[in-house]
Amino acid sequence: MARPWRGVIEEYRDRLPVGPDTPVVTLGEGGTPLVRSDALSDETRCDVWLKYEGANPTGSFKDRGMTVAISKALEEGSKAVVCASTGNTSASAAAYAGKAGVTCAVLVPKGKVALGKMAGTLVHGARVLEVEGNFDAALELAQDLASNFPVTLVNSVNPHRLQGQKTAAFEICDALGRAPDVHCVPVGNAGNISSQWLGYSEYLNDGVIHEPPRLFGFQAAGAAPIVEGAPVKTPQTIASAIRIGNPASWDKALAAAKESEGAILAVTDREILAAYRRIAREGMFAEPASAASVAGLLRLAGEDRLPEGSTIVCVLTGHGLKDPEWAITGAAHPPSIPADAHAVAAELGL
Ligand code: AN7
Repeated sequence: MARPWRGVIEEYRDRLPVGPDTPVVTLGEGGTPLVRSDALSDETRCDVWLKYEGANPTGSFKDRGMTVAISKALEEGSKAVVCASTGNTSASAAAYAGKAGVTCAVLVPKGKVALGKMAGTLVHGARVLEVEGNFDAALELAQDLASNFPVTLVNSVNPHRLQGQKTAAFEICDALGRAPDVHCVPVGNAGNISSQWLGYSEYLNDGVIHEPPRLFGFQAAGAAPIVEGAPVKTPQTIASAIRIGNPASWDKALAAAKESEGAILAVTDREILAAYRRIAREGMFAEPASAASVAGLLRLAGEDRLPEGSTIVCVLTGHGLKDPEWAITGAAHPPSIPADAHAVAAELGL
C-alpha cells in the first residue's frame, strides 16, 4: 500500500526525543535521494554515493534538525526562536517557525549571505538582523540573547538539532543495508558531522549495523580552525556556508573523527569549485560548501587512502540554487539567435 514519506520525526519517532504530546512541526523533510556517482566510482575504484540533502524542503540538511528543534520549542511553550546563520539555518528556522506560528529572529553576518538563502529567510517571514561581524560574532550574540531573554536558540548547540540531523545516517544505512566504509561531509559549525556520528553510533550499539564508517570532515582551507588547532579570526572561503572560524561543536567533531578512525582535513577553494562543477555535470546541483565533501573524497583518493572497492557516501548538504552566483560566474554567455529551427541547428552544429 502506498505510504507517503512522513518527515523524520514520524519515520524515526522511537529514536528521537519526542513523546505523544509533542506537537510535530514537519514539512516532510528527509527521505532524500542517495544517488550513485558512476564517474566518481570509476575514478576512485570505489562505490561512491551522493546523499542529496538539497532535496529537503528548504534546500538543506538543516530541516532534519529544525523539525525537532521547533517541535520541542513549541512543546516547551516557546513563543520565539532565534538563530545565527550563514544562511541555511536561517531559511530553515524561518520556514519551520512559520509553520509553527512562532516568531523567528535571525542574525546573519552583514552582506555575507547567499541570495537563495536570504530569499528563503525573508519569504517565510523571519525578522532578519544583519550583524556587523562574521558568523562567529553572530552566534555569540544569539547565545547571549537566548540566555537573557525569552527566546529559544535553534542553532546546532540546541541538542534537539543534532538529534534530528542524525537521521541522515539512519537513512544512508537503511538504503545501503549497511553502513558505508567511508562517510565524507563538509564541516562548518561542526554540528552535522557530530550528529551523523551520533546516528551511526546508535545503529551500531543497537546492532542495526555491524561496522561503523570512518568519518571524514572537510573544512575550507581559509576557514579550517579544527585542522589548524586554533580559532580563525577572519575565516575566508568562497563556500560562505562554512565560513566559520570557531565551530561550536569543535570537540564533538574531533571525537567523531577520532572514534571512527577518520579525520578532519582542509580542502582549498580551488578544489571545492572543481568538485562543484564535476558533480553538477552529473546532474547534482549542490552549493559550493557541499562540494567540499567530494573535493575531500578526491583528495583522499589522490593520497591513496581509500581501499579499492570501498563503499563511500559524500553528503551534498545544500542545494545549488541557494548560491547561484558560482554557476553563472565563468559560464559562457548564451548566444542570441532568431526563432528559426535552421538557425538553432546551425548554432548547435546538428
Ligand atoms: C550547505 O546555516 O552554519 O558543520 O548557519 O549550510 O553542521 O555547521 C550552515 C552550515 C555544510 C556545515 N553545508 O554544517 C548555517 C550554517 C552547508 C551548510 C554546512 C552548512 P555544520
